[in-house]
Amino acid sequence: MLQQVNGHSSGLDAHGGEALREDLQEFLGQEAPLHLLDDLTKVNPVTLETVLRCLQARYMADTFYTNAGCTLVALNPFKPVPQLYSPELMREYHTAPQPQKLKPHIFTVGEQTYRNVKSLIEPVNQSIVVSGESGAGKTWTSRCLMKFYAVVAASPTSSESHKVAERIEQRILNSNPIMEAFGNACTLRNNNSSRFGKFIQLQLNRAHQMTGAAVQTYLLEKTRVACQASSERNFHIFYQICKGASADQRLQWHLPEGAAFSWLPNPDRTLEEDCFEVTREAMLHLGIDTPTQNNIFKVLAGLLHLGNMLFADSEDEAQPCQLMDSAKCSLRTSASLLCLPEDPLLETLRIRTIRAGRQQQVFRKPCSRAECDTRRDCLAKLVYARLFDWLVSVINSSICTDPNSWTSFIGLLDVYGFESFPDNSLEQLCINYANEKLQQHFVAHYLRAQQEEYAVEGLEWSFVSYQDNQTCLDLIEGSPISICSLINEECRLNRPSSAAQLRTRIESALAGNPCLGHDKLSREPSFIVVHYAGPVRYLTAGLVEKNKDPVPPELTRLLQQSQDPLLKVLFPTDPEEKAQEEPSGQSRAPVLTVVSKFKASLEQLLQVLHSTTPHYIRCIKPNSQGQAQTFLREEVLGQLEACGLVETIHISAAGFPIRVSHRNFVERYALLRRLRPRAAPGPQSPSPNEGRSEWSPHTEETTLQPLLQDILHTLPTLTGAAATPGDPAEAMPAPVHCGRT
Ligand code: AOV
Ligand code: MG
Repeated sequence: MLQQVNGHSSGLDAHGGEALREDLQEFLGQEAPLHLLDDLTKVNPVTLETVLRCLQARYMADTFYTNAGCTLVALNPFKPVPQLYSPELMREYHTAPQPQKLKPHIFTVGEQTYRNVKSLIEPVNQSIVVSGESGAGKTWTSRCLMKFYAVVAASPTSSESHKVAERIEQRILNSNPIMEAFGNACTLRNNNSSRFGKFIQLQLNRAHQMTGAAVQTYLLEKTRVACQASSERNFHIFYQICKGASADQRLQWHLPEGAAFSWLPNPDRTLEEDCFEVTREAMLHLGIDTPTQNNIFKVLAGLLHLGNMLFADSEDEAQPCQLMDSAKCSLRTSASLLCLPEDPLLETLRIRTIRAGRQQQVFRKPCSRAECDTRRDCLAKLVYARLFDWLVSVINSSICTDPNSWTSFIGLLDVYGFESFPDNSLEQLCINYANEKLQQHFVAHYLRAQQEEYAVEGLEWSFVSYQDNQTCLDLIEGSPISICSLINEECRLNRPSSAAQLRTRIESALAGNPCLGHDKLSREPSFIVVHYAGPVRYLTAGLVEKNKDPVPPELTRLLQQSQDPLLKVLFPTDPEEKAQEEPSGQSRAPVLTVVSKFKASLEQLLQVLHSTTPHYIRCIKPNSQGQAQTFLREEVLGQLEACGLVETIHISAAGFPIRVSHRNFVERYALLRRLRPRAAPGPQSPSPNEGRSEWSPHTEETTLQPLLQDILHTLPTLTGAAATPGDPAEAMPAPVHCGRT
């Protein structure tokens, strides 16, 4: 039974740990209250139902973290629990001889990751992959881990260097409120939903102190600037400005109290994220001075006024659309805030210029009202996306240090979580695609690789089946035909194609893939992708256009005329760009579409992750209303099933918690051979393999135990296999698998 439960029976028997066995059995006994089981591998039997019951009992007892073999399950408390994140507790986990003996916590993962970087045996860069659906707590978790490292990996208290270190750690932490203000928004799923993906590399020097960091972001959902689903909001920063600006600033930025902006829905809803002062303070810390900040906010106010520029239908197609009367003032204000000449701004929005023919004649074509709206929205998205990228580069230059000053890193990954709304589009397709890739990384790294390794090593092992999401990934990104390739093809051919036609093409080309479904009841053309986390219906309307993400060159040229210092930086005049302009005056058919760029950036991310030892934290949302003390079994069940938690537990429970490559094991412990006592009398007499690492029962008792204890103490996790914290391995030698790799 013990073997089934935790795979440690060999260690127990070899060392006659009767007392320990009793303790353990008592611990595992029927009477053990479920909320005290801090490792799901100890639930008996391991089924969805028992795991669910255990998590529920723990949640109701305000215990939010539970080990599940190689992963940590983090339940969202949906209430402040400050005592769980205090610096004192961080230090306690950091200084504990065996942090895995303490209660499961994200700090255990943080500390084990940190100790792995310091490992003498397998020093390798580390990463922590935080996953879970939207609102499950990923951003919160990665923020807390950053704070943890800022405390435990701080430089020593020596005068000057301490000050510098403090500044760098503080600066790294201050990047969070800035990026969240500009990149997060309130959605139906989460009041503070990340609308971009983030990988932060915390860089450590030889002494394992944090000397800097580098942030990489992934695909900001820029459409949100100009278009928000009902009941959702724009990025937090717009609300922060409108609510937090001083009377003086309101005058300067033309933001009178109570002014209505069509791009600022639900302004009366106050969130804790609406704190302008926190963002400003953080910006100051990162070297963005007050005049530059004011410049940024002025430009954003200009975008809000731009959003109020509404066009009326033109009665005569040959005539440009007129601005609605109420919007004339918005044109004036927006132009003045963006430092753009008024007339060219209006003309650019409502007249398309086309150069054609050998003579490169310029034709001016008035746009329809819908086209005017699209051009206006495009202008705002263009400015906002460049501003966001610029901010990330400013943050990076403030937190990056000399590349020679660091030798290893811990990467924290916090991407947007799996999403399914009533209507989903390209944004959700990309978000869910990213989550599929991460799930595949987990499956490949843990569920598949570990079992394959056992088979290669010839170890006794009964295969645990798991849900592989490769079929779904083939559907989305596979070659030669996939959803991405079909959407890209439409962009390349640049042919007029209706939403219904695209749906038909997807359905007929990919009919054989079981992850493709269709919603017969849907009135709008759509298709369904059965993701690992559940089915999602995507509307085909607008997919191709969003994937092209065309930017009319007139818009960029217009912004290059701006006299605003910030816009001058964001839109420099590039003589080469001008020379390369398409003769037709149209933007060149994009070589790289949104999905192909996104795919390439995901590949890069996965390459980085593959080069590290990954650690996994699975955030779970106990209910979708964001209520404390509410555990909705059905909702949690879906999340547990989706991430294959039960399979993970089975493999972790039956597998070897510690794996060391044979070479490293021999290198480090070869000297112990010298301590080996003479062979004891008896049937085991002298070893025929002198010179090889071989143990008799007697030598095992005298040398194997300290050897293994040494490993346990110094290396709680190795090569991706986390010693399950709190498991009996801490009291007895765990079976160590010295693999060939
Ligand atoms: P997410 O990152 O996983 O969603 P967040 O980290 O933003 O989710 O968490 C959502 C909300 O849950 C937070 O704003 C907090 O109110 C609450 N919360 C999460 N973790 C904790 C905790 N440990 N203690 C207290 N409250 C917590 V998304 O970004 O939408 O995928 O794209
Ligand atoms: Mg988030």
